[in-house]
Amino acid sequence: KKLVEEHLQNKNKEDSAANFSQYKGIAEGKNLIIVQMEAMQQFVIGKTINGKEITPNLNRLIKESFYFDNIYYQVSGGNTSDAEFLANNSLYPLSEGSVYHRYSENTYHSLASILKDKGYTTYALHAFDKTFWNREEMYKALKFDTFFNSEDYIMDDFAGWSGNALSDKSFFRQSLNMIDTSKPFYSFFVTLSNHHPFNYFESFDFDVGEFEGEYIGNFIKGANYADSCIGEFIKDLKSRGLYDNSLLVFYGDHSAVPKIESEGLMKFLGIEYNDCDWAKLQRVPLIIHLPGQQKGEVISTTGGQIDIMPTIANLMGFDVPYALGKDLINTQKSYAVLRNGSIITDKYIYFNDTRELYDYKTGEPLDISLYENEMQSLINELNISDIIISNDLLSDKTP
Ligand code: GP9
Repeated sequence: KKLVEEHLQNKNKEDSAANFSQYKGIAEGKNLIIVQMEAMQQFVIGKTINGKEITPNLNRLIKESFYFDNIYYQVSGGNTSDAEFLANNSLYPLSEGSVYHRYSENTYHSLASILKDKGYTTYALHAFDKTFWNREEMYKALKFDTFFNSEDYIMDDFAGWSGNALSDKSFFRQSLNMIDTSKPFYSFFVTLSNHHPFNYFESFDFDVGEFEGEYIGNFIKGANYADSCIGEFIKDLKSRGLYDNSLLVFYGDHSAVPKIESEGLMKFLGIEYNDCDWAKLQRVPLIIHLPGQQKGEVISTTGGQIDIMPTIANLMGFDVPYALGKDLINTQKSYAVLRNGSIITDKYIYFNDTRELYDYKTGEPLDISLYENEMQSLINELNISDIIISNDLLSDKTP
């Protein structure tokens, strides 16, 4: 407990000494709408195939938003649910198993708990079985007032995950009618259609040329479908007057292309496989649109899903004293610690399984002693997170 207190005190002291508060509170009092996008990896963003954009709607949104292009997923055994956990709590998931299953009785200083105290109504929306990933229980711990799940949706259209789940198109269309938008709300949407193995999308009418019928081609079609649903969702937000009245956050949850399918991905990207490039490919898009924002900005700080909550907190004007992540807009640090202990910074890539260190830009091997102290202290974040979670340390803190 002492270790945790010291760590948080030092971190908070450092953060306030840096005294950067660009955009602080710019979205205070606005609605918060987060969309966690199933299996949306960053390499499709801004990319075309046979002259057509794969994600035209996200690309358009990026032009009038902050786009964080160096964000790594940090999930572990809890996969999609780990991404939810990272974004809503700014804590790391567990090294083994899913925190949603193992610690759903803990107290969390979550986004929803903070916003509830500010009078917001909080919703989690995911059109699937409420027991999957133990969401029904965990969402209570995360202080979502309501969890709209498959029981609440009319199952009128199916897409993805071998065709047995409500389509994102229908999910978004129905969801906005379920939320009381007359008072401040936080809604956390978790999409589903673009779920591996993606072969459901094979018959979809999006030209992937030589990748037709291949894993990567099907994923590209799935990503294009998911993007088109997001396009309709944004249109709907605009027509309801919510687009300019909300802080919008979109991010990808985890990998779509496993290493076994790397050949297809390398062919698509026109590069040769190497471990450093593969590590860099494990990025997910993070897009944050401020209410009324018209001009886009690309922020290339290296970070992870753990940084989403502190970044939102700065924009909405509240503190997150128990967050382990950083505010991506104001921080001068540039790193992501992965749950397996590997680290990516703007200077190096460290693979924890082989204990090998490489220069980020050149891919040349580096002597580990160069960054050993820094790496130790970064990896320590995982221990701190584990101690907090396994001892339910936030239970005696007032959010
Ligand atoms: C299921 C969905 C998928 O509800 O979130 O989870 P995943 O299999 O991607 O972890």
